[in-house]
Amino acid sequence: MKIALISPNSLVSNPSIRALSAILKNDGHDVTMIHLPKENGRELIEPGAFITPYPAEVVDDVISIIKDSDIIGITVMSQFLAVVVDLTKEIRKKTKSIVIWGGVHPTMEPASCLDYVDCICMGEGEEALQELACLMESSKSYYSTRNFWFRKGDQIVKNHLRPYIQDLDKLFFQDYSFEDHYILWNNKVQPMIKEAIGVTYNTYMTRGCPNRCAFCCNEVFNNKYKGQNIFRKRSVDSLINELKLIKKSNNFVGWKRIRLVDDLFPALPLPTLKEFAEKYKKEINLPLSVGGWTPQTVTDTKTKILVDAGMDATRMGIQHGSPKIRKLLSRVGSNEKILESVKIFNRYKDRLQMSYDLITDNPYETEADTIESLRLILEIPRPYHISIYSLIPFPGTPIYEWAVRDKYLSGDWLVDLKENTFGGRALSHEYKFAYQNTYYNNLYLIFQTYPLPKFLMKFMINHLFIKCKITYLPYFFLKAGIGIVRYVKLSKDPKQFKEFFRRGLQALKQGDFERIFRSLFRFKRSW
Ligand code: B12
Ligand code: SF4
Repeated sequence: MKIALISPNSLVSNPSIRALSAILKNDGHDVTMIHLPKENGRELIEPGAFITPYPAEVVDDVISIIKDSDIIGITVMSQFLAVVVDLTKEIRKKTKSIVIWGGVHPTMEPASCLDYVDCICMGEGEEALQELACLMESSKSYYSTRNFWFRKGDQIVKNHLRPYIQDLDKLFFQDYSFEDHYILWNNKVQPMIKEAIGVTYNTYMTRGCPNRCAFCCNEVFNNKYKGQNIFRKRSVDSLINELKLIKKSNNFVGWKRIRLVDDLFPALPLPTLKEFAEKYKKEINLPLSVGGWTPQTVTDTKTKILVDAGMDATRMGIQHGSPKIRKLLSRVGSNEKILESVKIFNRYKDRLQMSYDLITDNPYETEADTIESLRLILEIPRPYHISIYSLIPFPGTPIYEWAVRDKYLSGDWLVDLKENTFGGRALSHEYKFAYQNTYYNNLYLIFQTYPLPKFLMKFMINHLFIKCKITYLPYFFLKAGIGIVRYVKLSKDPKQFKEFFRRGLQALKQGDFERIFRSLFRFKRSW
């Protein structure tokens, strides 16, 4: 069978369709992979990037590559729905192939997806797509394949979900063969290029998270897979073998870092983490980024063994400093636990960059809640990096249901994505930073950037002083200075400075002054 897999996501080194390609190729299928990142794979912050269709020439390039495919699969995250709907329309007009959507969005919102496509895959795609391709190849009916929903004339065929894959070791390593891999780069779809891949290899050791944060896909997945073992893990040897292979095949890419994108890697039991750390240090020995920390999973022992193994960047969700808002978001844990965890990380500050996620621009949050959150943040020992994200109510989540109930959103995600606001910001097309440019959001960045004395931080979040506007003068100077501090920090690291300078020149050449301005006011991500 000829199968084409398409991803609109920005990160080209991501496991989604590479995992599927590997298993399909092993079955002897002829697989083509097309990555269509906008803005040459940079994080999407251009206004409209999430909703603007691909230019006609790009769509034509894609269609000329995939036109003979029997199956065309597209991976869909909710924020990419508008882009994928447009692309799908064109593909369906110009090819006779069956088009399948898979990934998080169809898993969360299967029914509405069938308005735009005839087949969707829910949950894990490996075994499902493998079975479907095999049935199609032998010209058998495939309409009862589990995980799939089909539109068949006026009818909708809904099949059950197959159980979660428990033995993750049996899955194939991601497909990085580069043969028949294409990339949208400099506005042209072309054979995969080294620059697009980057130097960070992204993979995972576990799948699933038993927590139920109200904004997260796992809340919904855990309902769908109720009664099953949710938190599944590969053996350490399986992961290390994958990484060894990647290191060995370094001729094309030149991997310089490994990043574990698991939802909850640090929740693995200590003996497993110890075994991983020992083998990683001995056999891989590349800088390691580990995400998926929650305050509950941080212990000194776990942090130390991972730092000793090479972990130099870590990311943890704090999400909010007010217990009331965390309760609303169904986040477990107290402020004390958050402070305990950041203090543990801080012990390793010489070897570890800490990045903490915060969710902001939440219409259910009052000014008092925000001030409470900032009070917690001013207790976090520096240095650290804060990633602020506006709350996005993804379809299927409890937050989405509240947003529709309270009339912030219409309930039609495609309309909401294009037109509606939540927390006062259009969901996608005003997406300039990842958050609104407000006094309080900028305070998070100011507190992260400067070693300010506590009395000054407390002054800046004093409700009365804010009301009388006397905090605005220091705020203005501190905000303006963030760019300068950034330059000073960058200049201490010649490699980073060179890269920053190169990108600046490129933006200058393209006359992209907005990007230059924006980058001045944004802080380097450690993640
Ligand atoms: C790693 C990760 C990232 C990476 C890379 C993401 C990528 N794939 O490009 C980074 C850090 C870059 C990232 C960024 C973002 N992410 Co992210 N990310 C994840 C994370 C933690 C793991 C994804 C992963 O690789 N899993 C491992 C692979 C093997 O599984 P998978 O991708 O789910 O694919 C399987 C199935 O879904 C299915 N499948 C997938 N595609 C297809 C296609 C077909 C045809 C078929 C049949 C099956 C199929 O089969 C696959 C194998 O089983 C998930 C959380 C999660 N639990 O899913 C969030 C998650 C996907 N991210 C999310 C979001 C929102 C984002 C951002 C949009 C955030 C933002 N606002 O900027 C950005 C968008 C980036 C961009 N512009 O491209 C949300 C998506 C929510 C939603 N409803 O769509 C998630 C679910 C987290 C959450 N909050 O709930 N992310
Ligand atoms: S802990 Fe993280 S991955 Fe798990 S449900 Fe909460 S947000 Fe999602």
